[in-house]
Formats: sequence, C-alpha cells, structure tokens
Amino acid sequence: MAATSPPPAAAASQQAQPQMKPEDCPEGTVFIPGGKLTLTVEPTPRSLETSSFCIDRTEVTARAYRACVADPARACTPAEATEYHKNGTIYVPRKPYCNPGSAEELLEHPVTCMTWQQAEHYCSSLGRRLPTQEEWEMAARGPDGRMYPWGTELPTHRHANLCGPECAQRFSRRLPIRWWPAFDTSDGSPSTAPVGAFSLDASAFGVRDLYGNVSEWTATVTCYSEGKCNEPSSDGERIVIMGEGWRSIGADRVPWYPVNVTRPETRGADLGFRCAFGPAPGPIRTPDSSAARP
Ligand SMILES: [Ca+2]
Repeated sequence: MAATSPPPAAAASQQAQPQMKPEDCPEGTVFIPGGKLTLTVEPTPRSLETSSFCIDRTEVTARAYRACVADPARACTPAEATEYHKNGTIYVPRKPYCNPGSAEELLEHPVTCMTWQQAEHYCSSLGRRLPTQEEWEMAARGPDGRMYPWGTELPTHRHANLCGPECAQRFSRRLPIRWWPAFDTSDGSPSTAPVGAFSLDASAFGVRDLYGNVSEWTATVTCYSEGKCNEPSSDGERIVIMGEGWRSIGADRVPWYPVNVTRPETRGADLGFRCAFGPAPGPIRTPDSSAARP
C-alpha cells in the first residue's frame, strides 16, 4: 500500500520540538524556561537563546557516579584518581585532589577527574545529556542577564567555593610562585565542598554552584585551535567548560567571557559536570573561536 503524506499542518507539528514543561523535569532537576537573554556586561555585548529544558540542581556527586559504576545496565567506567592535563603549562597535582568516589567522607562532593566522554556517558545512562554552553549560561544568568548567579555583588568567601587563602597557601608552598587567593578570608573549603553547601551560589532558578566548587563540562565543542571542527578527534577539538572551581583565583573575573575550553580527555580535580534533560537543541559546535581561551 502506498504511503500517504500527512497534511501540511500535521507534518509541521511532527517536526516541531516538544516544549518542555516544569512537570516534565525529573527529580533533582530544575526547569529553565526558554527564551532570549540579552547580555550587556561582556566586552562584546551578545545575546543567547534556548528552548525550555531541565538541568540538575547540583553538580553530579561522587555518590551518584559510584552508583552508576556499580550498575551493569548503566556501565559507567570508574573515575580515575589522578588528573590529566595534556597542556604541559598547567600544574598537575596528584592525589589527594581527585574525588573518584572512594572516600566515604567525600561522597556528597562533586565527582571530579572525569573525562568528557565519562560525563556524557553518565548523563546518557539516565536518559539525559550534558547541557550546551548556552543552556548552562541561561541557567546561571537568566532570566535577567545577571553578572553572577546571585546578582551583581562581587564574589566573597561567603558566595562561592573558590581558592581563598585556605587553598592558596597550600599551592604557594608547592610552587615557586605566589598563588594569590581569590579573596582574603577563608571560604572553609581547601578543595571541593559538598554540593549546594554555599547557599549564596544559587541562580535565580535555584540551581546551585554554577559559579564555584568545580567547573563543569558542557556539550559544546569549539574550534579553539586550528579550526578542525569536522575532525572529532583532531588536536584542534576543545570542549567548552563553564564556571569556576575551588582552585580558581581572581574573584573579580567575569567567568562567562571569554569561556574556558579544554581537551575532552582532560581530567581535572576542579572539573565536574551536571546533566540536562530535554530535547537536544540544534548545533552544539561553536565555530567562532574568538571568545575562547585554553
Ligand atoms: Ca560549579
């Protein structure tokens, strides 16, 4: 029997992306309404636009990741206990900075030292995905284009887990350089903190730790180096990471511009992730590398 074409209106509705609603969001996620956000504070004013989606309220914890490893149906690979930075200019401390889920007292802290592929696999094992750079920024700065998740106040030791003196002193002892702290008062966390511990590090939507604790993988691939976007494993491929982490210094820096990028195989003790839920948006490659730094 010959197939019949649907009428034009039906065809259009079949192609349209379903719009997420708050009740669609799984437990532990927050609804982010879609829309357009005009950002005026960066050196280059710009706007971003997303559809509605859901995003994890917190970074993925070591406990949650460990459960994925233990579940054969999800088959997450174990987290590594060491960092990996291919760029030789970066200081690479070893243990005990990674949090692979082996220490009971760190199970509510974000899992760290995860590659991009491990982060993607974890999210997909839940039927979720990594958020795009735009979605992540919408969750942090929407709906009003604020400078910081909490508003306009500069970050202090109360706002977010960055590298205060409690962290800077440790690195200054091990490096021949002065590691300037992000602020003068200890934030109480020499490395990661339990997710959501900094109550002020909350966006207008209630998403936690989008400024501090650990930086986070996104789904967005950028052509930072050599413009090799069409060669997925090429040396030119970089992934956009968003937010600051417990090793970040310089609390007055605008964390959203230019964005940080790194190689997908990087494993950082201050790099974690959270998942998004909803239809995958359009292109997630960013061919414009002008706003990226390694
Ligand atoms: Ca974070």
